Amino acid sequence: MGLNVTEKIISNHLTEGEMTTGQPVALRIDQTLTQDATGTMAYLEFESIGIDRVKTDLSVSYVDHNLLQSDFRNADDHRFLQSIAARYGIYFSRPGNGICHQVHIERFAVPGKTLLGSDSHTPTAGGCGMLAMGAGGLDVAMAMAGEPFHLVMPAVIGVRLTGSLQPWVSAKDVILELLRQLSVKGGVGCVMEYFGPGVETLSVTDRGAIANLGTELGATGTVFPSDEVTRQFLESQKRSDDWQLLTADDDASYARIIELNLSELEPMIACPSSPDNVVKVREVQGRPVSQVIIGSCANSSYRDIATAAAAIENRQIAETLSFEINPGSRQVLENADIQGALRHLIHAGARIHQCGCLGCIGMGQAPATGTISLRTFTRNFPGRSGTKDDQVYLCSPETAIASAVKGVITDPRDLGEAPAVTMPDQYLVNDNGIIPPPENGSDIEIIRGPNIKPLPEFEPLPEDLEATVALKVEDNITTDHIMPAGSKILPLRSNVPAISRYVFSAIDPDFPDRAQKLGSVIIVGGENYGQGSSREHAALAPRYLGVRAKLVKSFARIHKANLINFGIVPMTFEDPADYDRITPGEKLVIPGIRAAILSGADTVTVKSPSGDTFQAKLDLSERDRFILAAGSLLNWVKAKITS
Ligand code: MIC
Ligand code: SF4
Repeated sequence: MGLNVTEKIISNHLTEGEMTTGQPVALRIDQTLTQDATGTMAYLEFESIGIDRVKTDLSVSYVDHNLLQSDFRNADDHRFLQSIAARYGIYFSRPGNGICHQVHIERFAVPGKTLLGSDSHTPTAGGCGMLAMGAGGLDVAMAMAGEPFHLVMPAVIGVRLTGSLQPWVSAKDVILELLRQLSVKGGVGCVMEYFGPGVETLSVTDRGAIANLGTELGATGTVFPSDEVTRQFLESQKRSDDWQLLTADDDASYARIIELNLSELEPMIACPSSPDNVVKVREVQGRPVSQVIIGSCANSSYRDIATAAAAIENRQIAETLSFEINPGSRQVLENADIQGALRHLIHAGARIHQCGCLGCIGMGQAPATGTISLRTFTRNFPGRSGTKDDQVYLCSPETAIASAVKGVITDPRDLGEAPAVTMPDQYLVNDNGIIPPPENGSDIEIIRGPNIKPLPEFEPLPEDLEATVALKVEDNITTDHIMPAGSKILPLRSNVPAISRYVFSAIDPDFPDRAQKLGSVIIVGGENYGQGSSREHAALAPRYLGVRAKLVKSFARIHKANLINFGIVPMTFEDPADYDRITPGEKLVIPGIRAAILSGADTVTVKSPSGDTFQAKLDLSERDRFILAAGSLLNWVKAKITS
């Protein structure tokens, strides 16, 4: 039987296992990317593995998240990242050069290859025919050291696109519609693969926008074929040699097929405070807006900025709001300048910011109290914008522009005729924001600021686990709840003792003190626990505070992998009704947990103080079991190297 595109890429990279859905597999990784907020830790981890130079075809270190330099810490991290990149053979994308995913698709994505990135939106490069996945920094460090990436073989969901998008409707509306249908857990354990006649009507960066938000479905990745549109895009980037044709075989099959007729779609919007809380723009139109931002790795490509500029030409923004542009890359900005697009935006009243993540991760741009902020971003989790009780809506650049002009949420079709935007046949390509590594970096000194603290050491798993339930939380807890970001906390990413003071700070500010006093802690949660960001600090910092296990109804993929990497045992309720029997503050005992994990047991018995028992499930590969017993992935790898 024929193969789909995902299976073709996986079979070309398989180093362990078979392509049977749900079974552990390992894949060779061709490229890696890191960004600064996860990268400092990833490079400290890479360094501690003790390899002289990265073993991938290409590794890139981007600086895009921590661009605010309110003191020495972020600036020190930038210097650390630049020096360690040169030392170990990694390309360095300078601060201001752009958001990792936008720059990667422009300059480095290669159809048919694998990419692992320490950022959950790494699947954006799937718009260019790659199998691109997000992971914790330690998994990316291992990939840089030449180790394969371990994951569960995903089910491949086919999305068959027909028709073509109507004026004022764009790629963001496609993925918002899928989020409406499938929810933030609809893609867990799956790769979303797009096919059908509608695919060729979408540009590579439109495909990137769809692949980008596949992450919000919980998907492992999103894959588009590599076709004539991909070839033209790579040519426009002066990279035609990187192109190859890559499409599904005629008789390829999918675990499930979703039909989507692009012609029938209309403008969609995600309401506060989850990316799947999606309705038609028409259903919420007329609500007053105080801020509109076009940017983030979902919607800051040349097409998005040029469309916004064309739509706002000869118009003004409403007096009641702030209209802001965060270009995705310096290439987008420079080309928007050459083509005259920037002029229209500035003239209409836009605030033009530097290229980077900015307000998407709460680094500035916090909205005013009690007001609506409309953003073309990826996530609107509660408080992520930096404002308590925020009301963030997610939409397309078209809806953003129409609303910026009218001052209220507006269906862009109400603006009249849609602007015609042509994409350049040839972008102005200027790579002076990307510094290649020297041939030999062994003499390069790595520059470390005082905020960069060594990695903590972790104990192996004990024979029996006795741990207090220090916190019990609901469904869909995000990594932004567990380890928040924003301008106060992000500069602490290379300092585990300091950042751990903020674990669960938005939900329960006393958690760090309580956990440290208790010494051995378990957290109880609901469905889709740990969705969102790939930040391994959401595992590393709780482990530092004494968290040894998590018992939930279900996990999000990257967070579960991060828990294992840092020696926190991920367990799920065999009977979800047992969730209701647990009271915060009680001590749970799991006798013989270490032996059970090492012997490959699928369940363990949990004893509560009343003498009651119930079963918790362990869904772990053999490798996961060794890592947990060793206390962390680094402990396990170091023991293997020295044995
Ligand atoms: C995000 O969008 O949440 C982030 C910030 O890009 C994270 C990475 C991080 O927390 O550093 C992600 O998506 O993985
Ligand atoms: Fe940056 Fe936002 Fe994209 Fe995360 S989602 S990489 S913070 S732009």
